[in-house]
Amino acid sequence: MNMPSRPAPGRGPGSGAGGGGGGGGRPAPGGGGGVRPGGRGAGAGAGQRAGGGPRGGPGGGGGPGGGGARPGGPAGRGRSGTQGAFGRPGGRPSRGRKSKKQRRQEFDNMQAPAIGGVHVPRGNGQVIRLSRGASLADFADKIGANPASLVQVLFHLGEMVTATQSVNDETLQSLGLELNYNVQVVSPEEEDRELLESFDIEFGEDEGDDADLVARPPVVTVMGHVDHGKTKLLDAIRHTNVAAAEAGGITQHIGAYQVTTEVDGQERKITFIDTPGHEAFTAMRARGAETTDLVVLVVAADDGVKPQTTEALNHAQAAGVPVVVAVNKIDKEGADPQRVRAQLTEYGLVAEEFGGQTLFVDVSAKERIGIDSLLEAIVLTADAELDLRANPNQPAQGVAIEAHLDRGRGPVATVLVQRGTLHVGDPIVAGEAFGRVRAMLDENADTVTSAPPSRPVLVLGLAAVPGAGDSFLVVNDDRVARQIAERREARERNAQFAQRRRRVTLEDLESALKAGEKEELLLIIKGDVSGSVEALEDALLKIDVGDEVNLRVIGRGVGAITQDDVNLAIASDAVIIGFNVRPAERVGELAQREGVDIRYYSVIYQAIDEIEAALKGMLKPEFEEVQLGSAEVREVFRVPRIGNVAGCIVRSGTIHRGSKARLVRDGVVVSDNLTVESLRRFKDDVTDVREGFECGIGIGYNDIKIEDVIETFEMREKPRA
Ligand SMILES: Nc1nc2c(ncn2[C@@H]2O[C@H](COP(=O)(O)OP(=O)(O)OP(=O)(O)O)[C@@H](O)[C@H]2O)c(=O)[nH]1
Ligand SMILES: [Mg+2]
Repeated sequence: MNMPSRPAPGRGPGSGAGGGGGGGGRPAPGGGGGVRPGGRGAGAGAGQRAGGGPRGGPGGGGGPGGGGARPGGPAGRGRSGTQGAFGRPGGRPSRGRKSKKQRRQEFDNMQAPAIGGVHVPRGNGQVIRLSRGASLADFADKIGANPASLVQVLFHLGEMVTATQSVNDETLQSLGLELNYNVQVVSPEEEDRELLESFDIEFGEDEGDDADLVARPPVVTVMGHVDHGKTKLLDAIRHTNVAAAEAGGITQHIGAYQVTTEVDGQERKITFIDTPGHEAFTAMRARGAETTDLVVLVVAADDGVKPQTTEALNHAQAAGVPVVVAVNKIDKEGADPQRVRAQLTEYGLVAEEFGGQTLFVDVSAKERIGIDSLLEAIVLTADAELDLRANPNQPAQGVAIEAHLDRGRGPVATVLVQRGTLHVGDPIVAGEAFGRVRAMLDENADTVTSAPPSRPVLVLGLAAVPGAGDSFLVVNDDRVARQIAERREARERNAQFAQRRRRVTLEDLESALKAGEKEELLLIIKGDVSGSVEALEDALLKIDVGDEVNLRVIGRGVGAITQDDVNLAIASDAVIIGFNVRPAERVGELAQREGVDIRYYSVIYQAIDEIEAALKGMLKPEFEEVQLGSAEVREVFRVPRIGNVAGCIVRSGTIHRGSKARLVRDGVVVSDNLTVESLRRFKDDVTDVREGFECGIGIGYNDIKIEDVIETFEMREKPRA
């Protein structure tokens, strides 16, 4: 496999010279570069040499890239033709001997700018496009360098990575800067657009022109601080009772419903998206605000504006969507709806009655007061401020707002159709999941056969669980759906790899070596729905107990805890978090047998609190110094065999024999790390001497002067906050 693509012995150097391309023709240590059509620039050759590549010899196989298998034979053969021109019979590699040209090249390359002694082809500011999570091998490939030399350059820049490891954006860019390339890291969105373009698909735009657009219902996201009554309000609107069944009394995933209401004698549909108010769900709220036309900000009249109220408002304003404020819980004692209005003016939401633009509606979700006025306010605001139209006659596109794995039905995704109409039987791709719409259910679990714009539906038939917030689109055939999904998956794998990688800098390495290995808690998160897994991971990664202890999520997914999860946990010594999920059959036993720790949670803040406590438990004990006593030196005695002993008076606290001590002179520490070796009152050895008493102290240190102060202290373990 290797042989044919490797240049025949003896062809290397001579042929390179003859080819005019100089060292460019020389095979890379990986054996790949040299045989690729087109060869490489002269600098590349230099890099190889400096990078430890065999000088002038045939490429030693087995380097990164394994280019030996690459179809590159023609170039190799081309060279073998050239070597004939030099008349050198293909014999031994000319290891020791160097041609004049070769030597001149080496000299030239010595003049080339080198970083830490490594020669790499330098750019002249040209653009290099790399996708997020690219490796040094990818970079090297783009500039025709040897990956090993880039590893070395990065090493000199203070970072240690292997050639095939994914690296983050900053690293790619700083490496680019160093080598004078303009590195553009292509964002996943951009890449996805390009990916779809390659299938001739455009996402995000309505097909056709103005005449194809038809009015669609508004999509309204309900946001606000935890427990302010969002779900209860939606229950009141829908005549349901979702809030009562929630674990821990808080919402932990996105719900989507369409309701029909009558405004001004006209039947109007409104799509509602319920978001959680707990602080851990920032990403869900941000996404809610992005996929929505309008935000209903729920503020409890007895509680007023709270952190997630303003956070939600920020999301709404960032997304540029109008806001209707529902002042809830007006039935409660202590409710002060006017105060809510006053508070929100500070954030730029001025009520209409105060001369502003924003509609405030007083409601009680519990007593079902003001619900009709709220719906009217929503419709009025939508009609006044928004032009809500979409083309219903095109392949459907939209967003997966939540997804989970159903025991009987397989992956189930809640999708919001944004344009086009989704039909049963459509080939569909949602994020990295693809399939065919097998069935669709509305919020009441009734089957529907088609879903027009603004309609949220549960979609059955996907082969995997898409992520919350993933886009979905209908494509022409199953094959395209699969290809798109697979390419996204591959890309995601790379990107995640980059993220997961712990950046090891030289500094880190040094201190890690000094301090012993860093403590690390590895987690595998499994949850019932995509959004919760994401929210939990986000929240857990935000826990900060200092530098000594690290938390890393090495696996995640939706659905039951599987044997694979347990195996990964065994292999990497990780803890498995089950959020609203249990182990699959017999997996629990396996975990128990292997001593794998599985923690089950159904409420997000319990999970966060417990993990935080666990992380703190991993911290090494921290000690603080506690002052015990101080004594002033009045006289210095010379004692044979012991050395100098200080005749002191104890100024504060107590001096104990055996305690740690330091000697202070004029406020400056003369010597630290001393011990009270001997302690005497008159002729007697004592264990301690209290404030106000005279004593003789030996600290095993001879340079003691009158008026010095001996301070004693001990190190006590500090309780962690
Ligand atoms: N008295 C009174 N209680 C209410 C009203 N609306 C909601 N509640 C109560 O407030 C609590 C929280 O209501 P939820 O609807 O779960 O609040 P939420 O905003 O959806 O909470 P998260 O989704 O967890 O952020 C529940 O106990 C409700 O019964 C109201 O209008 N009046
Ligand atoms: Mg709720």
